[in-house]
Amino acid sequence: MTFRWYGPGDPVSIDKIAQIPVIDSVVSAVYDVPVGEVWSEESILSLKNAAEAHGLTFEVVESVPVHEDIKLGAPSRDRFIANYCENVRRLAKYGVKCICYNFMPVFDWLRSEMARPLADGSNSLAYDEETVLSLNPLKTSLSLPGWDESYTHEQLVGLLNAYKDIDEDKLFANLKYFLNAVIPVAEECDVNMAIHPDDPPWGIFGLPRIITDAEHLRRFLALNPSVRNGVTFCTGSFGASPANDLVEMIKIAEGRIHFAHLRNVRHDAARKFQETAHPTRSGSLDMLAIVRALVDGGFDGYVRPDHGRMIWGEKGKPGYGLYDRALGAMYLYGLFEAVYAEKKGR
Ligand code: DNO
Repeated sequence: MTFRWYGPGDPVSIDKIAQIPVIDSVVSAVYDVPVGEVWSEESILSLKNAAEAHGLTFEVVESVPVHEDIKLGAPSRDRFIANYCENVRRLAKYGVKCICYNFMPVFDWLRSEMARPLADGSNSLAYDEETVLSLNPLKTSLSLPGWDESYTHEQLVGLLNAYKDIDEDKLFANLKYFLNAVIPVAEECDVNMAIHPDDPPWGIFGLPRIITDAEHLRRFLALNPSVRNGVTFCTGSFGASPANDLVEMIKIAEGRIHFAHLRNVRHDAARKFQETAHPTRSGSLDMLAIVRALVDGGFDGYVRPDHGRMIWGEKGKPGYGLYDRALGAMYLYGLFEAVYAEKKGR
């Protein structure tokens, strides 16, 4: 069981994380380097040291971001891919075993609201397609979670134009090119690469998104058949679409799920959902069935509770407060403990 920690600047300090009784490892990243550049060994080592000083390990990175030129297949991509490979080597040198990344053009995860109230007085992230689409990124200045605010408006317009010719097939081809360079390095270094699904799992603002459903998942896994070419199975991302059967998708990715982000979400209408507390009864996903499917498939990777609600008056980074994620970790650990025991026939 792991817990995401945004480094020394995170309002959720590592000593608090260490007090959640089920956490083994922190999930973190180097945040002081622009996307596409090589991470300093010093920065990697300081994350490892911080974890170990609290009795934790640092074995999972989320994320080593992929430069847009790689996703676009631009001529400069080879330099960024070489840097990416160097980051894989450096991380492996300091004990990292799993690297989460995504291949979403321009935007990472997207929400329309960062603090929509829930019936119990807490609040959480929510998505309403109508609201999102009304925020035309070419006209409005955006401020959404998952959005890289360092782009200027002109850069954003340029980037969106550059994607005009990129459809799903081209994006898949660019991903394959990237994997064919990175996966051999991951094999050499014993590191698992784990792509994160697109969140939400459908195209937005005319940009293609390709890690979205069962069919696309199959296609992704076939791009490079190495077991090192795997998935971060994020239930909240895939599960935002009621059409996705998560148990079936876990079977499709059997043996290739290296990291699981487990959280619940409540479907309100087509392309309209709100994140909820982790338990099955709080949302639309069957968390026990998900954990069973993972365990039945021999899942042996890292797990983390995902976005929590803001509860007990906590203020902080949307989705990444301490309290509700800690509750989620305890709940998920309980499910795994019971399902593993059941499987062993105890
Ligand atoms: C959101 C996260 C994502 C994830 C990246 C992985 O909370 O799950 O931002 O870290 O998509 O590259």
